[in-house]
Amino acid sequence: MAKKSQKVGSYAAKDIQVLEGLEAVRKRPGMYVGGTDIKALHHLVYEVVDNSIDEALAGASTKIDITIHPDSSVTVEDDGRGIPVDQHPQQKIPALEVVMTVLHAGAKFGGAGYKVAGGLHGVGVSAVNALSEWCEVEVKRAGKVHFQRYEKGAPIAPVKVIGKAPKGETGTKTTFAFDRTIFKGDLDYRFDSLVQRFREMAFVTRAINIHFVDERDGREMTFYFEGGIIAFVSYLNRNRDVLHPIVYVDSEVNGTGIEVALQYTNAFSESVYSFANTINTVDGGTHQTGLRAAITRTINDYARKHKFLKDGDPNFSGDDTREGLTAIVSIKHRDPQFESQTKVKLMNAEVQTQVQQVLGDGLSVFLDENPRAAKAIIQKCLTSARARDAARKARDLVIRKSALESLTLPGKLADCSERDPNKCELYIVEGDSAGGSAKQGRDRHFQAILPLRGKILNTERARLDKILSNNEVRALISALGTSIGDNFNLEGLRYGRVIIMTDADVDGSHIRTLLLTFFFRYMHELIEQGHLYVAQPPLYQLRYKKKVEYAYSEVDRERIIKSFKADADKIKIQRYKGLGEMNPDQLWDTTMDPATRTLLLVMIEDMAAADRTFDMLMGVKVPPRRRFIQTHAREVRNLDV
Ligand code: 0RA
Repeated sequence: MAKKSQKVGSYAAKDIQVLEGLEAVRKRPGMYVGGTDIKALHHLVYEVVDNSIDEALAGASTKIDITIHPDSSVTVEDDGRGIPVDQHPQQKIPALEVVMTVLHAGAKFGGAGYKVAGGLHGVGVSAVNALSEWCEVEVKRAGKVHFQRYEKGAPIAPVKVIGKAPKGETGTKTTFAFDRTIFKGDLDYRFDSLVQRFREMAFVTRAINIHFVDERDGREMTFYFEGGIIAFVSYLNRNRDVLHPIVYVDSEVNGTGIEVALQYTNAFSESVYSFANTINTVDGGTHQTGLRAAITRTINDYARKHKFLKDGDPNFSGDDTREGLTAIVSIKHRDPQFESQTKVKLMNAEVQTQVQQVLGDGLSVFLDENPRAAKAIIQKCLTSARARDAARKARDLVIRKSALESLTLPGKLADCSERDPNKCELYIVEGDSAGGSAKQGRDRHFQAILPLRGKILNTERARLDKILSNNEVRALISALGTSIGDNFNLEGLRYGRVIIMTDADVDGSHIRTLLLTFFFRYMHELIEQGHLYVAQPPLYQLRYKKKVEYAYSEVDRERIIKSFKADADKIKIQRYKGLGEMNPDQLWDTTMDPATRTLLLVMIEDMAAADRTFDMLMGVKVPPRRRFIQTHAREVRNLDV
């Protein structure tokens, strides 16, 4: 909210203050939307959609339409009450204009019925307006359609009535075109990222209808989940074998809405996601802590009472009670506190006990009323506890062994001489012949090579003890120096860049997926902190007379052929089937030389989505995997099939 401006009576003075606020957003977008990259760009859309979601949470809206236009402007339209258009008592301009031009103004209108205000982003639609080349709002309210247009956040004319609203219709429609002088480079919205997020919003806002159209290519999606987070859990578990019906609790404590849905499966991993006011709190927080505490406590109590745990048996650990667990906790709070602007962690202390209480009671009733389900869950915890014990022993063995084996380093690692991890790179290479080329081609000063032989273990389908008995995985862990799983410690990392270098064929991509699965499940901090990369070896070498060029894609190849300006049959084209076919110099030039190579940084955009994808690609059920490969096969380019 802009500082109280009553004293500044004149319209002009107030205007200046407003514009200064928006100018701050334009100067330091990072402070308001987290940067100027694609993530920040998507953030603009979420900010606007969050406002409409708030209207839905207040029970005033049922439908949100989102459209990306061919020029990449975006329209968000809802059927809520419409942003008020009457004169704002202090600012002496229509409330609509205040909402659109004063930072953090939105929440100010939180009158009766406006229970849950402002998503995490909470910077308000005015920040989006400030970062837009232009923006237009249309409000249907009290039988009229009100309109205002802005450029770079500043209104170009007063709010005016442009027509009659159809009888009884109200709502808000915002269209904005992000400012390309701020979001630089060839940035554009990614349908898949946005879809992911809208799906989540629809799950946690039961019975909202979200319709999303991308006019750039005609793609379109509608989400409507009568079952809310129950539907979310069954969606997450759709490719897993479940042990019992979904447990669901829904309650309100001191004005905070608390909803939890959970279900155990026979998977090994844990899929727990938390939301606060529909925002996916990826770093968890008090609601998630409350959920965990309730589960561990309730299951231990039940297991003791029914003698699954005998006197002398230790309690299940938290991890034991979460193996194979899929759960969503979603809270709606009047005044959510987050750790910071960008980090997404809920901090409201009282929420922990509230969630713990509500879920503890609900789960305990469920277990008492469903002895068969209870037994299946406890059995799962028992096997998990045993396996964890075995894994601990195996891990201790690896750690002890590595301590003995002269500070860990596996025999086949060709290490580099530099000792500062920030300057070091580790190439993980499949196969001995490619490993040989890489060892000869590298700059041994800062590049280390770890050749892996054949397929590494599929870590999605095995427990930690088995994983740790695999030699390739052990070599990898000791080379990295971070340990693994709960013991993972990024400070031990010996290489600032960990680069997966595999062939551009089916086997290569399979090995890459196996490695990514391993890193995702057991070292995801390595990914989150931006240390994991995928190398991009060329697909072709093209030669014409003395000229040699490398093509990294089919498009690239066509471009280079054209650039030679020669008869097609005079150009020699060599297709690389594997890294081993390149001599060490070629491998250096094309794939390893920091001056010329391309590395792809591995990112996890959405934990839940990545979780599902790995589960599907690497898990036990075959039909979904086949379906995925069929639907996505066309998107895969560098694949030699
Ligand atoms: C303030 C007060 C009221 C509604 C809104 C803001 C509102 C904001 C947005 C943003 C996007 N869509 C929106 N819809 C509504 C309540 C006004 C009343 O009580 O009638």
